Amino acid sequence: MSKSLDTSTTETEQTVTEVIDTVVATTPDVRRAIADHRGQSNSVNPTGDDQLAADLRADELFEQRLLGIDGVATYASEERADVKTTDGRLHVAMDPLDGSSNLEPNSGMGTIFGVYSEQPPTVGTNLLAAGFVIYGPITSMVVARKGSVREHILEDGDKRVVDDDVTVPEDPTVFGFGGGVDSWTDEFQSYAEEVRHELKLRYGGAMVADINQVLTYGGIFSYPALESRPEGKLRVQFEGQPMAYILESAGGRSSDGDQSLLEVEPDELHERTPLYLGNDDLIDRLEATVD
Ligand code: AFP
Repeated sequence: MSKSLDTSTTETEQTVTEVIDTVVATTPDVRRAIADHRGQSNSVNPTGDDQLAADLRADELFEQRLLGIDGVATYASEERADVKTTDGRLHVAMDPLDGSSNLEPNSGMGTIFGVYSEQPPTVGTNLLAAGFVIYGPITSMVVARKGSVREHILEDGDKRVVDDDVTVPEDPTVFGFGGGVDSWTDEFQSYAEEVRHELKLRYGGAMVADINQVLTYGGIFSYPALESRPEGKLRVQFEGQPMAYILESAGGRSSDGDQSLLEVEPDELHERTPLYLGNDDLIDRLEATVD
């Protein structure tokens, strides 16, 4: 194998590590931004969601620091219309502050990121690593990389592993469905009616925290296709693909109703998708219901 290929692989792995460590090092500043920037910004993001000042501050922090990494070529974010570019090889896509509407009631929020070999918009099979941070009672981070999933506790910008083999429990316990009963399709309503008699409701309005429940206890999280909005709410590039990469690396499954979210090829950077993530048999039943 030629030296350049070896070097590129080593360089690629080093850059992925630098991205993860930069996200970790930025989390204390994001926690401060959550506390100090609680107001509205009187602006909306490219998909029309209201932006809080904390959304913009978190986006600014991550963009500055991640584009400062030699091997990072582009930064894309749910909060900005276009991809920022510089010299480099790898591409980062982020939801800098997921669940920011939970800021006012001080409920769970987080950061979602994916590291890609190709510039977004791109297919999820180009992911090299993905992770999410939860700014909860403690700051934690889950990272999927090279087929394994690890959970970390973050303190003062450093991380320590608390679980080096996160896997979705085989017996599901929880479910969380967004969108609201009256806006679901008949097919999803019938699926939800079955599931709610089998599992416990865990829905908190921030997918990072709700999906961490599924990773911890087994079950399913969904923001489904809606009667009024067949494409659903959540974004392929910034939420669907990174979270699908994590769930599938942990032995679970993802779907847009037909296929793995990692197979979805977005035409637009801010494209939305129906999103279903969880235990394989629950996803099997879901796909059989909504196909
Ligand atoms: P915000 O970031 O605007 O709070 O939205 C969070 C989110 O994108 C995702 O994390 C949640 O699962 C979902 O939206 C909650 O949507 P609803 O507020 O419609 O339940």
